[in-house]
Amino acid sequence: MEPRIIDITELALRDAHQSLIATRLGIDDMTGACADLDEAGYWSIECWGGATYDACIRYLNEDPWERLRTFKKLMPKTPLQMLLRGQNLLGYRHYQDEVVERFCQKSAENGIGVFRIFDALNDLRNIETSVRAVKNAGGHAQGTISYTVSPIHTTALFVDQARRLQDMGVDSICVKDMAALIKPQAAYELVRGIKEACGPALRVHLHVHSTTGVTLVSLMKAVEAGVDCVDTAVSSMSLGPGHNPTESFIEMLEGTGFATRVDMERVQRVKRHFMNVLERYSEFQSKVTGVETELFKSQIPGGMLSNMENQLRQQGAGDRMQEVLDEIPLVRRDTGYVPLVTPSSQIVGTQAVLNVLMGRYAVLTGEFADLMLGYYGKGPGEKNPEVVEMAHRHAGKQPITCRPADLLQPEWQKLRSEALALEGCNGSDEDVLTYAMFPQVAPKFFATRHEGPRNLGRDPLTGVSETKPAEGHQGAITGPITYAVTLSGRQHKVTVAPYQ
Ligand code: 3PY
Ligand code: ZN
Repeated sequence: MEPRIIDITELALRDAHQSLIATRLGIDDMTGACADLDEAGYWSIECWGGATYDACIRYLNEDPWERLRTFKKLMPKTPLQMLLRGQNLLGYRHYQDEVVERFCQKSAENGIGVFRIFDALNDLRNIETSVRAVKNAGGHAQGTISYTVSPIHTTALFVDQARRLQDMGVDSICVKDMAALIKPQAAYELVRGIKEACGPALRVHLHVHSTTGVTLVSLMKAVEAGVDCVDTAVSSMSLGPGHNPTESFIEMLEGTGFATRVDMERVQRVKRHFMNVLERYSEFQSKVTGVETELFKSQIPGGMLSNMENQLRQQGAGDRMQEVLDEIPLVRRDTGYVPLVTPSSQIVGTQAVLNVLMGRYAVLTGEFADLMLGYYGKGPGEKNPEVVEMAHRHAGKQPITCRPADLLQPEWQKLRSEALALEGCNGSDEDVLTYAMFPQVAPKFFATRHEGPRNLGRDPLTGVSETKPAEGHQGAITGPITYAVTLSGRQHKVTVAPYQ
């Protein structure tokens, strides 16, 4: 009997370096692998979206749209895939629908074929506009379930979400497990449940990280349950806070009645390419390089761990990491068990740091207050009413229950005229979108773009880099926020940096 084919999405060009080296990989370290990636037989190549857009303009002086066009030129055969944060696009606030529509249209025009669309709270109202816009632009709209574990999250709840995504008209479903929480039996039951509820024709994809050490087995169980496609990263760009190795997944299927179409020789060439590249980025490497099963409790995405360690160290509180890890589940319970993924992971993580440093809810960030008051959408469970009341007093705003973007006025024309007034803005919709999503970073980027991309990889032998140090962050949760706080008559300053 012919084996059943399992497709693979390769993550090396996006999530893998976002997880392993804080999204710092420059375009000239990727182009050399593109021909092999394109010929290898992947279902798709994830190469854009998530934090890469932010990192391009903030650290690499690289135009993200130019990066996308380069990928499309070098990889014409295989569909290019991006990660889209629903109504947040690639930024951290909600955008008005016209901005979302233009972003999806431009992304499709510049080369994206597959749009993986998620909302951190699994509030499907926050992904409806992008699903519609992607379909209008002729793209593949993948509706996503942000996977998490909590007393209220059951297989039935996620299966119901998959059904609602199907009703919305998505082309496929992705179960997205960004913190390596999905255990093998849970993966089996969820994939099976979705297939039974939605029918065999609706594709199911599974995205897992490898941080907890259990998820290669979860991939196998998902294969047995009928998954159509899994996400992996070439071995030299895998493991730790990243993903399971592509080669191991392919080898694991031998003798099982399942197989992939991926050409191992090509994969091995890609592996050798990145083996040589990655060592030059060691200064950005996460300290979590092995397995961390304590994540089952704190649930923070692996890539966030080392950033948090740095953040605490900068406050002279490097020894308080364990307290923060213990605090995160408590803050998360107060939010009604939101999944922890951008931006909820940053919001909950930052609030937990403040709780540990300043006392529980002595200081609330504006973003945390907004989360508690419904300004990011409707979460899965009941929130702690006392903390909602604190947020109400802190922010001076009423809780809302509507779709947050319904409160926004049309903003495209205003954003456009502000962007066009900036030195170096080329007047394209792409530039307006860069400004819309990163208003603090875009002016500097437009002004320096002509200098060309900056490569942050260092020669390991000499330690010399041709690059300038990265600029500091600015803005809300896109950059460090310094809170000036008076507690019991004493002045404090607390700076909290963003996670990637
Ligand atoms: C992002 O939003 O950047 C993510 O990778 C979420 O997992
Ligand atoms: Zn991921």
